[in-house]
Amino acid sequence: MSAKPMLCSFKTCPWVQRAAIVLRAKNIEYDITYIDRDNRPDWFLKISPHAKVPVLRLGDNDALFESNAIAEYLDETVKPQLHPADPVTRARNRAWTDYVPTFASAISQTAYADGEEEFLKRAAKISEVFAKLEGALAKRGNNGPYFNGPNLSLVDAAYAPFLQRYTFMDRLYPLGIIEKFPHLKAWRDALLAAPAVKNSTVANIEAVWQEGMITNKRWLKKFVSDSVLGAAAA
Ligand SMILES: N[C@@H](CCC(=O)N[C@@H](CS)C(=O)NCC(=O)O)C(=O)O
Repeated sequence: MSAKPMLCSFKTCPWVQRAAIVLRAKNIEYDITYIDRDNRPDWFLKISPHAKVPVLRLGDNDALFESNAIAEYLDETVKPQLHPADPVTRARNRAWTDYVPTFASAISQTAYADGEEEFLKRAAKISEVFAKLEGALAKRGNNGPYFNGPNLSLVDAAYAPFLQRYTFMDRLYPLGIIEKFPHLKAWRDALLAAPAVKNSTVANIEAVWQEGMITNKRWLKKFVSDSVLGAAAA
């Protein structure tokens, strides 16, 4: 990779975070530019076909979109390879990575619920997606701490942002779901402690996420302390 890549983001986006984890796990130097979600600049709209972040700009003439494509591109071009070397294991990793949007949606739909009844109904879906991952982790044939063993890989980078969002939500309103899935809980703990994950967002990400509950008028806002508004602005 010649020029320093530039990652384009909103202040909090789990899909951008996925790309940032891969960049960090590979020690790639990059710049990050935060754009205003409500006023996306023209230069961004020209390089982002769906007007979504992340976009990874590679020099002046090239840009990539979609977090999975970005992660795969980085893995093909910059060592160390994060995907497992064995093709069958790699295919299985990709298959579980394909499940991330369903997994993510169960968590974000719960967080975005407008009332308690809707919140609890949507939280039931989290148990379903967690059970699937618990099964995959139980069958993976290694003792972790990451999906493929001792090294962080692309499938870890894909799930970590959403396990972090679950954890933010769980701290506001204890859901008691992840405790039922010991492999998943251990994986979540390892991912949130991984340096590449810890440094993949703004430092005050939890406050920014909580502030989003207030600004988007979600039901969970009633559990957010007023002091978060100052912390999120910091
Ligand atoms: N499939 C996309 C999802 C990216 C995505 O949904 N990003 C959100 C921000 S977290 C976005 O840009 N949404 C567009 C919008 O808010 O209009 C990817 O993996 O990159």
